Amino acid sequence: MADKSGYSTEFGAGGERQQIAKRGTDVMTTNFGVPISDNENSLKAGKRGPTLLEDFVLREKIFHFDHERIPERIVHARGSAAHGYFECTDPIPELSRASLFAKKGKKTPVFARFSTVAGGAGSVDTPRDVRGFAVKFYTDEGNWDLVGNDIPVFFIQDAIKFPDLIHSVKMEADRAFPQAASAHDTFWDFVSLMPETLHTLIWAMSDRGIPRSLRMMEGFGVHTFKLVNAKGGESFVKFHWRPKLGTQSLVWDESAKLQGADNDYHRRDLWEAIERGDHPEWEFAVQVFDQMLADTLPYDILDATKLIPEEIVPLRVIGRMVLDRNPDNFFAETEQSAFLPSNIVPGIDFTDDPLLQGRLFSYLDTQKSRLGTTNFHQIPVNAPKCPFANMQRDGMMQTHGFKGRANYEPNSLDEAGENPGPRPISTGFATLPEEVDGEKLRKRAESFGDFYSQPRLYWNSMTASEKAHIASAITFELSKVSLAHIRQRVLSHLRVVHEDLAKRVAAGLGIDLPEAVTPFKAPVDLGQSNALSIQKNWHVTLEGRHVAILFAEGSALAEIEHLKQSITAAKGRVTLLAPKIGAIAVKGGTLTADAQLAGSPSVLFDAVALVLSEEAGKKLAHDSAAVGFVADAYAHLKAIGTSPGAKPLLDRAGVEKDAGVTDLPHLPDAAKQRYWDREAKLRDLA
Ligand code: HDD
Repeated sequence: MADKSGYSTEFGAGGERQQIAKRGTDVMTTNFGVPISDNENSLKAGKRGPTLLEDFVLREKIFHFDHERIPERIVHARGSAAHGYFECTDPIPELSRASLFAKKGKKTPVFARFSTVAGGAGSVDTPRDVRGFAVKFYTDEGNWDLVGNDIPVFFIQDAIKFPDLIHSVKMEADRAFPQAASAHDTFWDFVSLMPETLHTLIWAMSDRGIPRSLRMMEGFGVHTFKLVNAKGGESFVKFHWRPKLGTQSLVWDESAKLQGADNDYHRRDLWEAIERGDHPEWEFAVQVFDQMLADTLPYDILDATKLIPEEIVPLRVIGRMVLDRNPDNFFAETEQSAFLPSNIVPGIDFTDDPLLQGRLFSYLDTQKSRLGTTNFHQIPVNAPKCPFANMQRDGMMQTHGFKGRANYEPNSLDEAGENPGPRPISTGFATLPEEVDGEKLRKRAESFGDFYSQPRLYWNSMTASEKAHIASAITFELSKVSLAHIRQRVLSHLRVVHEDLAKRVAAGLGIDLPEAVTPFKAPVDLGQSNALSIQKNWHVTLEGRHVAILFAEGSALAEIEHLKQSITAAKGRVTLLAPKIGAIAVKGGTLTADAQLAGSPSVLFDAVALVLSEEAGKKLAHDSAAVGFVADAYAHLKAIGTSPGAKPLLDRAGVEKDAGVTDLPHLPDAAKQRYWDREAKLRDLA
């Protein structure tokens, strides 16, 4: 028997037993329960003498420490996660018999993990990358893991290319750099030889690749799955998560500077939001369609490099996810969580998407090497919250003590009065019967052969500013590619995606445009889909946005307080910054800053306010931290609210008046936006 602290109480008798039971977690012991008297000194022969091998306390401590690490995930190594719930808001029993979609208001516990793909576990949060969006639903008919990304399509069509894709994007094999970056030879070499990557590539090169916050990302199941109702009726489905705060992104220079200012920018943001009670929330929506609709599309619904525009199949919101609890222990929960696309429940089923099919093997397989045992499902974060039972037995780290002899099925032990153990049930998960006929071959369907129409659709759906960001990002990445023939090959593909994009990248690099490739399948015009643009769908709100108020000696306390109050009333967040962290004499009293200016560059905030006396404005105009603070806020297209005293600082930082540079009373409104139009004044847009 174990008490609450996990300490065994099951030995000894009488007083001895009671004494042990009283011992809580405040007494330090060895792993086998022996109380430790000294945690400072190892056992030695004489005070200055050699350490003795006999010291079991030292040996156990060092032994355990030496083995604390487990292999990080081969991809998506850096991630952050939280607990919460899924709530069904619009039941769909006519489409799916999955229990979590059965009743309005039904809540299902979830664990969600967000990640970058390429970087190691200790890398940074804001590189340009795809983000993982993995959700484990602990349903009452077993765990369903929807292991998706923040981008609705994937780089490759067939799982057999996954190791090549990942080898190419991770740090290069001989030199072990660059870390967490796709801007290098091997990645662009691979993608330029595999034009099926172009669609996901253009998404990753767009503002989607540098999200503002994990709470401000969309999520996608990517593949086409099936929904199956109680009568066996099936439909195709694509799963979507839509953030309540709207989708928001950083600008590139800001994301690069954030890597220095706060490596943990996204992790901290998620953690602190949950601790504050600002529980991150997403709508859960389905795009449901049938074979007839699939047949009308000029691409294959089994091809994970394609999306179905919302304008063709609208989204139906059927639930919401709220994350309301941080993990107690990062290793136990976030690191040991194992997401498996093969974790599926009755009412949902796979399709023949060849990328999905390969994933069904890979994720189960990888957990054995990461977590070391086939019993990883017994780790609390991975275990279902409903009962589970079968005839699988033993193995490393087995924690269940199975009773009785029934470890095989069928058995007739019940006839002898013994427990026969679990048996299959007819209403359990059943794969829908499907006729399959075909030659055994290694081939790809021709319907997978158009690599250019959807990247073109994406390009055509962007605003002018979003297009400039894509062209600049590709220019930047290719400028880091040292092999000229790779740059040329990328451009020859971009010409087929869109001539304008190719021209802008070539001009940005200062090289001539090569011949366009001849595509395997000529692209078709898919028009545009406004739903794909972040800027066209911007949520004009202060909710989730963070404003810095910079003050100094002589600032007006009343102005600061009023501003703070109006921002927080609109659900924004405020941090007070000053050149010094100690109490500062301001007009109307004294005020203590939350953080020091030099340690809090403006990249950490969505908007800034400068509440400065004339004297402080003049003084700060000669302070590089203050000038950089304002210049960056301006260059990163943020709202800047100013008191008249801030003028010398604004002038020194090169700030020109525009819609985003306002007086203090207008800042709470101005801070709801970024000022994309300003960008053309600041740099030569690609
Ligand atoms: Fe994967 C992890 C998402 C294709 C093999 N993948 C992993 C995670 C996410 C995704 C979010 C992190 C899960 C977590 O937080 O623990 N992967 C995707 C998506 C894909 C995709 C959306 C395409 C639609 N992945 C993919 C393929 C393969 C893998 C084609 C292999 C054939 N992925 C893995 C893996 C990982 C993984 C090696 C590493 C750690 C893990 O599985 O548990 O098995």
